[in-house]
Amino acid sequence: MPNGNLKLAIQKSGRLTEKSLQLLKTCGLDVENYKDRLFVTVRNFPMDILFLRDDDIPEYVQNGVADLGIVGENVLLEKRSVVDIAKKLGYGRCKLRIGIPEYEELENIEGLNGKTIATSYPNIMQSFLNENKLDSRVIQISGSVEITPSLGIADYICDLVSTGTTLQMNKLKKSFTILESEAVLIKYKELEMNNEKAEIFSNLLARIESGLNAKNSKYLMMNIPKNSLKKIVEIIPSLKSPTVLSLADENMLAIQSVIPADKFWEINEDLHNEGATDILLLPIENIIL
Ligand code: PRT
Ligand code: ZN
Repeated sequence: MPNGNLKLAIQKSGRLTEKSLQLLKTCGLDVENYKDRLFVTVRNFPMDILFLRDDDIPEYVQNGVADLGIVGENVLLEKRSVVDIAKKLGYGRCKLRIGIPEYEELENIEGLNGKTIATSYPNIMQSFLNENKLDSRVIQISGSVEITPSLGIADYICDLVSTGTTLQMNKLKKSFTILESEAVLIKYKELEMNNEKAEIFSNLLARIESGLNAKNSKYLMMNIPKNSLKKIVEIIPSLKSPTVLSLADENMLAIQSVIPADKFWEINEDLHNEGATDILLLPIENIIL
């Protein structure tokens, strides 16, 4: 790949793969079918995508073999790689938590003293213990950490939890959170030394930001009685002042506005009560602020 293209490493096959590809698509990047390929060149943007195991991504970016990478904060912190976090991406959310046998109680973190904790994240766990001046034994397990208490290998575990089902299935329950994690875009520290790549990167980042803004927003349209305008404008959590348009019916107005996606169901009833009709809520592809 001896070209001037920006190189982005993403997970080849796993929980972050689909959402990372979706993000690139939202950025208008045309990524060809990547199955069984180690890298592909984006058709309409000067960028190559490398498909790697997530554990390898921080090191590739630290060394500048890849200019950028998408990886969970959990993996990044565990690897202790020296890279910049360019953007939090809002997906792949999970928590690294202490799991304890369901019949036990752990009232405060001092209860970890003297215990053996099995984890695939020994560095993060040990840092947490050091910061809190706790004395536990950490044992590193590469997979199926959740079965170690029942095998008598460990008292507690420290593992990623999202719904908690895996813990429950192993007769464990969640306790303290050690880390909250989401997917992040990481960047080679010296990327900006290369002017061309710096320019491509700033273009990509602007596209990612507009895509993320759009994902969190919806376009709201409705017709309202003219005399409800003031109240309805107060109800709508607009990002900017709503657009007000006149209609053929002189007693009615049309309102259009961009709102935070999660707010709609909170205001829907109030809008109806003020006489709003024909309410439409539309997805937005991009917002360029
Ligand atoms: O093959 P490769 O090394 O690339 O992939 P991987 O198997 O190491 O990682 P993968 O694909 O499982 O996860 C990639 C990233 O997704 C993680 O590093 C996290 O940042 C993020 N993520 C989000 C999760 C979860 N949610 C998650 N629930 N990663 C793993 N889990 C596992 C967890 O380890 C446990 O076994 O899911 C189980 C718990 O899930 P619940 O829903 O039962 O609580
Ligand atoms: Zn992995």
